Amino acid sequence: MKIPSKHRRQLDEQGYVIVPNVLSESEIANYRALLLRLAEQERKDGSGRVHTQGKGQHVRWLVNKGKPYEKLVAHPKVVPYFEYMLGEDYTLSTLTSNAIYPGAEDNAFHVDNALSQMPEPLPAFPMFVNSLWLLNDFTPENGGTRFVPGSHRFLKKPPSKDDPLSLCHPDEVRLAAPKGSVFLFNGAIWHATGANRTDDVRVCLICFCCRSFLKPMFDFVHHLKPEVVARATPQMKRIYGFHSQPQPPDVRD
Ligand SMILES: O=C(O)CCC(=O)C(=O)O
Repeated sequence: MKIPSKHRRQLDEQGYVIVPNVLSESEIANYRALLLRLAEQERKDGSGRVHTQGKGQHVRWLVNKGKPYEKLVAHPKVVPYFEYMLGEDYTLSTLTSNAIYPGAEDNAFHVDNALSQMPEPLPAFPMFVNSLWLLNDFTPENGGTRFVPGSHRFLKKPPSKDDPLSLCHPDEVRLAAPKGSVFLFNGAIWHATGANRTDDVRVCLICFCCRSFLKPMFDFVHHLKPEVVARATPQMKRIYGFHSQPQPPDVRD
């Protein structure tokens, strides 16, 4: 599938796109219920990855936590966008989720993963692409992601946390997009979770990918459950990173 030329242009110029109607109503309801249950279990057993002063929570390593998440890895409506941005050999870096609970405040802007450690100017081509799969409508009031369109072209990291511009940029927008859509963006866009001023939790799945020559954040190759590997198609195995590993020692026959 080719992606529409207007989406290609928007990705190049603005650094993001909203891919509509990726998940069905029943998938949305199912993932949302599963994730909120997992989040609660992990908080109770002490393994919860809580952030934003206790008002945000990641549930990570989703493919090892339930078969339904495997459908996200090579989703035909989203793969062409990653391929366009990162090349046809791109790999998965993480598969997680993010819940923003009522009362959460704005977080400071960041760029993704290794970009935050790299010297400026940052690379002018995409290295990382993030995608949020919305499990409820995102609005400026309920924690919709804050971001600065076109900021990937600054080739700079965002201002540090103590700079007021990290919490309020004149050109920032807050994501407003319907559930079931995917907000896909260049990881070099300045972005952050927004404040949730409503009384309902805001939830998304997160599929984060990188170029094949970069080190992914999660080591899927060595830590996927055997049954998850057994079920993977050749394309999924490539996305999990099985084809882009450092070389093992030479073996003599
Ligand atoms: O959940 C969100 O709105 C943003 C997530 C985010 O900042 C990230 O994955 O880097």
